[in-house]
Amino acid sequence: MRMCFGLAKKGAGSVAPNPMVGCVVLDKCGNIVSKGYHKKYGQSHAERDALLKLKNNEAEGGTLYVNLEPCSHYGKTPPCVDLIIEHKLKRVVIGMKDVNPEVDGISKLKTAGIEVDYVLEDEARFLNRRFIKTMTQKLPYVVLKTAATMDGKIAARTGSSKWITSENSRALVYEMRKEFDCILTSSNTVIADNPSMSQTKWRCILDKNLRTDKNSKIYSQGNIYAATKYNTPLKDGELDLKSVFKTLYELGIYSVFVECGGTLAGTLLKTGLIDEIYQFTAPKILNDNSGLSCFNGDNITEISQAKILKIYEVNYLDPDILIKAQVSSS
Ligand code: AOF
Ligand code: ZN
Repeated sequence: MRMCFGLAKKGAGSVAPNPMVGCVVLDKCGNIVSKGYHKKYGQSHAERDALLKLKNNEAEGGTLYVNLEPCSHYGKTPPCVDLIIEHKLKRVVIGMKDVNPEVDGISKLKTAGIEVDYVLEDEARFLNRRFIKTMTQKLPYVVLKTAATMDGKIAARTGSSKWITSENSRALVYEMRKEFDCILTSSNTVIADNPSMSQTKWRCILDKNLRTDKNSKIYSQGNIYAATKYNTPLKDGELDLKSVFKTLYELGIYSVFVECGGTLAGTLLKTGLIDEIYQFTAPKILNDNSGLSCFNGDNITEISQAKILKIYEVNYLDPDILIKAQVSSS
């Protein structure tokens, strides 16, 4: 199954909104006879890619490993279960059940007399966390980036913020952006920093009152969606952020990288719209309570009210550190 995960990851960046899927086929003696993966959106699924490479009946009586339940529907490609049955596999081992309601592959396999087992389900779900969110919620997967001092400040009280993290960390942010369909930022950030944010296909600016100058660099980078009070419903006098993400999803944006100040970051966190946080921390301490905080969206009195995250990766980027964490949904 871990080999399937490795194969699946080769499709990263070219299969969204579909899942990353890898497949390994063993003959009845347990030898690997074929491998495959889903390479590009709309093209062959992993199981088809692996099974069509077989010449004879090499897989008969064997086992097929795949990190997602094989499909049973006619989508852009025919059902993988039919091909698995045709190749007379004895057993199929899957990582996770498909969350796509059109898919009912497990029962089709069982009806055909094929054994079905699960293995490494948590890892399989983690690998395809973006697919799970977009398929079940029809919203893009949202990652928020922050860059702060060790006391959690993103700028001095004057707004001075250049630079907190090192040049290497900032170069890494440019690379990270490429893993997303869209960068989302606020009118405040556009006005203060005039960023170009050119690494993604789309840019989204939250600009309720049309405050940004149309000559700002971000407007000359291609696709842009500005959410304003004229095209977005308001909630408590502010742009309804969930509605903005729904619109982005409808535009074909399945992943969003948020880069903004503490107010928007705090509001997004409070409203449960962030799936992950990438937090860069520089070995600096501002030591001023009036410095601007990376999250400034709530009035909290009890530590038990703090948002709980799950850290899944820590990188030391000398001199900074980068923490990647999932925000729990509760
Ligand atoms: C993939 N790759 O390897 C597997 C998928 O429109 P289609 O025919 O490509 O079907 C897409 C759905 O098929 C997808 O949402 C998922 O539920 C299922 N399995 N999809 O893109 C694969 N095994
Ligand atoms: Zn399939």
